[in-house]
Order: sequence, then structure tokens, then C-alpha cells
Amino acid sequence: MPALHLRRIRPSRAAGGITAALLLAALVPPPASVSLPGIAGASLAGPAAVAAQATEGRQETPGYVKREVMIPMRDGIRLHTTIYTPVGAAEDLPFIMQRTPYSCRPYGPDGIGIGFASRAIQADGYIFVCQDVRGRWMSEGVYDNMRPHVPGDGPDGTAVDESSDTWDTIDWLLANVEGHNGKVGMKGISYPGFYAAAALPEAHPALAASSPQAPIADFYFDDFHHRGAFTQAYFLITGLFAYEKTEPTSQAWYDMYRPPTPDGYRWHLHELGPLSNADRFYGEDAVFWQQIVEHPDYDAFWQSRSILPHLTGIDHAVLTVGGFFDAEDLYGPLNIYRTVERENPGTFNAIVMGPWSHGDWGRTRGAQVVGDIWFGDGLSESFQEEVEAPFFRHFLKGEGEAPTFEALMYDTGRREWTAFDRWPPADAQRMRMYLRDREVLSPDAPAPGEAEFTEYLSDPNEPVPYTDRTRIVFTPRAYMSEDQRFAESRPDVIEFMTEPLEEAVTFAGDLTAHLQVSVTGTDADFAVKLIDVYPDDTPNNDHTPDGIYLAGYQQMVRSEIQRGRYRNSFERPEPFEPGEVTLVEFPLQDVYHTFEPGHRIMIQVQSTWFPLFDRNPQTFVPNIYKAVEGNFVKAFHRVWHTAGRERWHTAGRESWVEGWVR
Ligand code: PG9
Repeated sequence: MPALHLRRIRPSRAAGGITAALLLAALVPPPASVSLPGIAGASLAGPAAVAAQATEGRQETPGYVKREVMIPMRDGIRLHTTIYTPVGAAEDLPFIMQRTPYSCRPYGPDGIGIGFASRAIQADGYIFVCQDVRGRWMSEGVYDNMRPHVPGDGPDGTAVDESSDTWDTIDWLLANVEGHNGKVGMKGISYPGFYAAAALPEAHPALAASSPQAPIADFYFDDFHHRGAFTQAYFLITGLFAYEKTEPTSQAWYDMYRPPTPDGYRWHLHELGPLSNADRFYGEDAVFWQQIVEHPDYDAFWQSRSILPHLTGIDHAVLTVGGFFDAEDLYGPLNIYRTVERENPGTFNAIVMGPWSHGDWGRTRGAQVVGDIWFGDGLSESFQEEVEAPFFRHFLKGEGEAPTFEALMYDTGRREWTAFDRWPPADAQRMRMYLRDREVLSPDAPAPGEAEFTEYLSDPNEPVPYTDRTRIVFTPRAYMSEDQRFAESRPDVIEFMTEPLEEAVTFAGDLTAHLQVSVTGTDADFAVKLIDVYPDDTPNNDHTPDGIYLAGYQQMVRSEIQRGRYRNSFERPEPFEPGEVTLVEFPLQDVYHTFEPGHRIMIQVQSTWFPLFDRNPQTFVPNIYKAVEGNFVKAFHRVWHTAGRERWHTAGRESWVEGWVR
């Protein structure tokens, strides 16, 4: 089988890159200080109220004056906000704010809760602000997951959303906090990243720099769902967001069931069974779970909660950050960056994507490892000190240079940074890899006479595990780069692979899976995995866990699932016509990965992926969340490679995966 011969294209301007040398940001030991007190209990007037009195009391809070206030929003609801002002600042300072559903603890006069700011940012000196979003923890109001943005709710609006709450908060801070320079920055990772993104539309003029990091863009494509399939690995953590509270509280008002076993596969399959059994864990008061169940399609409920349609009119700097191995929010950063870029051409908008799993860049120090795979050392620290801190320093303090890259991307195969002036790179070209007979993956289309299809029996009652490790998760993580050899041995996982590469192949951008399929049932899911197959003589390294062998390792690079009923529309599900060849085409999120010489490129295709995603009953039912045992049936699935000799004239039935290569 011919090796992949790709026309090599002039490489983009290689970055000076982020030097491995780490700036040792010695954290300036803040001067001792005495802080102000506890939580404001003052009764506040209506929206016009300006001052929220902090209650009396004094407490050592080293380095910062800590002040907790209840800031009134335009509808009178008050949001608990903690303000940390460095003691002894020699100049007026900008704010950096995080808005979060995860609590701004520690509450009360003791302790500092500014872990959302890196050491480098803390050393630069900012007034840090943490706010419990509406309906969470010490704030008043009713929570709404991914609260819909209400366009046109500027400063004089009456509608309430996360943008208006941010606007009102910033306005209050500017009027009631001393020692600021009139500029505000926002950052946040994950759900806090969504709140940083939700502040972008109709933003307060003082908001000068935002960094949505692993931001959620749309719960139908991030976190709880992937392209219509329910992320069953989120079943247990749904409890974190399922329940409404009635008053401000520093104590958790929700619970999350913790199964008495580490074996997630068995627990989900045999203890929980069909999701229609979930009422054993989530009652009517589990509001968010009920919303998930009642909205299986991408209807107005989910559409209204996407922030993407509102990312227009942005006139301040945006630095989006994400991880190529982020199992929670990968759609978000890539699509928020892409949307801001498209809709706001004159705005500073850049993206950093590293070899990180969810949020690693904000907490990992030293070796960067995802699952079994080491990607480099000091990557998070160098990002914090050489990218993130300078970004805020430039746009909030007017110091130093703005980042010069458009996209700072980490090649997860070569293990090096590249700074691009656009993404996907200008020198990238689409390359198609055909799924062919005898498990061949090739840039050459199938030849006449080759087998027409590969067939497998898909049984939702014996689903393909998403990992061979015994684990039960509240959110998935390690699988994003884990060895897929366990799946290779399954008869219901089909694979296609190149010969060992003679030259390196670098994928840089999004991918598309184009599957011509037929099924004997009336519904089906299709998952596609892009895998880097290491040579059989690959040695372990110092970070390889015991019992793991990199020799022959089949490292997951990218994967995605498409719920087949939504192949043509996420709003209007359609059954399959049994036996009819049907196109299922869907994107896989961006990668930047070099397959080195000697490595092979592999594609695996399967129709169950459990308990990462819920099982498709393979019978078309109105609502899969309400399917019962009897709905789950075996079915034969075919992935077609070619039209076959007798139907050669109907060529175009090929199946392939296409990506940007350079
Ligand atoms: N996006 C992540 C998440 C959201 C909701 C439930 C579980 C995880 C996060 O905020 O970490």
C-alpha cells in the first residue's frame, strides 16, 4: 500500500516559540495588612443603590484588603462579590474578575480566594474580584444553566442575563472601589470561562480584556452532549447543577450520588441501565436533569443557551485558551475563537491551544501529562508567564507588547509550539484519507473490485467500552489520549490504518468524517477516532506509568460521536431506512498533530462508546432518554468503502476522513 506522499508545503513562520526557560516569577511577598470584614448585610435600595456597606470586623488577610459585598443588579437581586485590593499599591490598578458557579470561598474575613489568578498575574498587581453568579452560593436569585443572552439589554435595559449582571457589577465596582485605574479584565476556566464569554456581548466600556478559557459555548456540543448524544460520563455530576437553592448559602444545597464501585462500565450498564431509570437518582426537583430529558433535540431550550450567536460588536481584546485533550470543553474555545474572529474583524482576538486536558494550564506545574502520555515540561508556567500575564499587562496596564500571534498552537506529536498568523494555517491543504477494504487507510480512492463495505454487529447491551481502565468519573479526562488497543480487539470496532509513514504528516485544523453507512435498525450512532500508532520499538519515558508500554501504543488524537438521528438536523431527528446507504458526515474538533515517520495513522469507527456516551437503542424512539430495556436491539452496521464493480458508475459511496495537513 503506497505510503502517504503529501506535497510538503512551506512551513509557516516558525515561532520563536515559548522558551522552555521559565520566568521565575518570584511572588512579591505582599506586605502584611489588615483587612476589612465579612459579608455585607446591609439592606440595599433598588438598582440605583450605589454603596453596599461591608459589615464591620477585622481579620488578617495577608497582602490584600478583603471586602465582601452584595452588589445589587438592575432587578434588585444582589450578587455576593469578594474584592481583594492589594495593600500598599503604588499606583491605581485594574480589576481582574472571575464570575463563577463554583463558589468564591472562602467566605468571611479569613483566607484569600484568588486561585483563579496565576502567580505571574498576582505578582503584577491587580484588584481581584470573585463573584458568585446569580442563583449560586452566596448570591441571591434563581440559577439558570447557561442563562440565555437577551440581546439589547445594555445599560438601560431591564432584561437580565449574564451580560447585564456583569455590566451592573463592573459599574458598581468602578463607583465603589478605590485605587482602580478604570479598566477591568475577566478570565475564567470552564463554566467561569462561559461567564467571561457571556460578558463579551454589549460589554461595559471598562471591560478591556477577556480571557475565556475552556469556555462552554453550548451545552449541546460541550460537556453534557456531543452532537446529540448525551455525555453519560456527566450523569453523576449533573447533580451539581440540577437543584435550585432558595437563599444565599455557603453550604452545598445539592448532592451527587457516589456509586459504591470504581467500575463505571458495569455500574452504568447494570445498576443504572437505560436512562429512563434515572428517576431513581434524580427526582422532579432535579430541574436541570428534567430539562435534559425533556429536550433531547437541539430545540429552542438549547439554542437559546448558546453564546455563539451573540459574539458580535466586541470592541475589547479577547484571548481564548483551550486544551487539545480537553474532554469537557473543546467545542467551546475553538468555536468562540472562530466566531469572534469572523464577527469582529477589527478586534484583538487570539487563541492558545496546548497539549492540555481540562484546565491544566491553570494548575499543572512541571511535567504535562495527559493519561499515559507526556507532552513536555513547564508548559503551563510558560503560558501563564509569557502569554497570559503579558496579555493582561498590555491591555489593562498599558505595559509591554500585545501578543503577536493569532494562534499559538502546540504540535502534540512533535511537542513544540508554533505561532500562526491565522488558523487553520495559510499553508494547510485538505487531505482525504479513504477507508478501504482490508482495513486500509489511504489517500488513494478504492480501486474497482475491492470489497464494498465493512460490517459489524452493534449491540447496545454489550457496548464498546470507552476505556480499558476501571474507573468511574464525574467528568471524563484521560481517555482523550489513551491507548486504543483494547478497542482494536472488539469485533464491533472497525479500523483502517496506513502503512508506517515515510514522511511526517502534520494535521493542523478541523477534520471531517464522511461515512456512507447502512444499518438494519432504524437508529444508530457513529463514533470516529483519529489515532497515532506508535512504532513497535517506541521506548517508554520517565513519565510512562508502570504497566504501560509505548511500543505500539495507539494514542487517541481526536474523537467524536454523531447521533445518527441528527445527521441532517439537530432539531428534527430522522430514522434510518433499514439497508439504505445513508451519508453521516460530521466534523471532528481541531487538532495540531504531527504523525512522525514510522508512525501509522489509524481511524477507528464504532457505534457504542460507553459509558462515555449514552447508548443508542438502535430503534428509532421519540426520546432516547425515555427508552426502556426492550427498545435496545442489536443491528448490523455497514461502512461502505466503494460502490463495487457492478455499481462502479455510482461511485461516490466512499467513506473517508479529511483534514488540514501541512
Ligand atoms: N464545563 C465544565 C462542567 C460544566 C458542568 C458540569 C460539569 C463540568 C466545568 O465547568 O468544569
